[in-house]
Amino acid sequence: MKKVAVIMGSKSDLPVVKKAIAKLQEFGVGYEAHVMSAHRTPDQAAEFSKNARENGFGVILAAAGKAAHLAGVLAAHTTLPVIGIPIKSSTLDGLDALLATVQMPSGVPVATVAIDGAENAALLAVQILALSDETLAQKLKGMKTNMRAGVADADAQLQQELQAL
Ligand code: RP5
Repeated sequence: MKKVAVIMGSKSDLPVVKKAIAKLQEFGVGYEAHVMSAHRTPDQAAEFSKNARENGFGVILAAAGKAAHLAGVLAAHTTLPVIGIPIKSSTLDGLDALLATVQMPSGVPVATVAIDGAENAALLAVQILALSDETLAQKLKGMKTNMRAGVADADAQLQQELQAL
């Protein structure tokens, strides 16, 4: 199975990025996590992205805050799908990172999740890998079933509580 690259612009992004790592672990997907910056280590980021496909990666997750150019720069150097995670790490509450990540020019897409949406970024990566992996696809199906059961339980509980009012 292909691995997922989890790249963060700063170690300070890790508390959010941990949620993506936990999801990948839950699904048994191999990953590598690195700190690389579009601004502080631009050559290293470009080099990583250029070699990512031949190094066994299938998807790249890129988490960055503020003027978040990391996902875009990685996407510029690869044909792998890149998923951007805008991090809320500034006085602008992550809106800066969201816009910087999502507003890519035609020809260089970055699939952008919500501000701090690390868990969904990992799930999207799993869904991409599941296109060619039936075991992963079945695990995703199981997750949906569990979610449905969780909502049904919550609704049943709500009905009970309403009757007691
Ligand atoms: C971005 O700037 C990083 O992704 C991080 O979210 C933010 C702040 O980085 P540090 O100054 O904490 O290293 O590049």
